[in-house]
Amino acid sequence: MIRQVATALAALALLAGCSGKDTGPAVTVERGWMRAPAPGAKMSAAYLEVVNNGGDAIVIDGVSSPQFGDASLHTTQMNEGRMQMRPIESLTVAPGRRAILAPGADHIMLGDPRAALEGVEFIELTLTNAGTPIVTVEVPVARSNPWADAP
Ligand SMILES: [Cu+2]
Repeated sequence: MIRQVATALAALALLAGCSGKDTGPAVTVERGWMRAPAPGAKMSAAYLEVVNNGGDAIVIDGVSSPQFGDASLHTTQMNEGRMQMRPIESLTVAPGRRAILAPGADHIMLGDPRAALEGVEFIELTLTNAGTPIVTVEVPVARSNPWADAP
């Protein structure tokens, strides 16, 4: 799987190299993680930051994972005093900006796991536009945000 990711990243780097003067990939992902589901739970959520290093806006309108039959973009909103989740069509990241997917806000909803999740340390996520991969990353599975700055 790591080899697949490396291949995808290399392909993206080549594409980025063709399109302009940038030396690195146009889109990178930072601080990704998936919340370890409770024992027996079939749903979880993943969080990450999408950084647009390129000169064009990127639109993310899909997500997939080999570990899950169901992956989608969600957001969380207050509705009559209650936190509710709902699907969102797409996320747009302007040039030079980042989209932050975080608990209580936009996130990746994951369901229908293809295998038991106990003991799984990493999952793979691919962000897509009209079915075309934008970027593929492996993110760690953790009970709480492994990137949190708090002690
Ligand atoms: Cu959700």
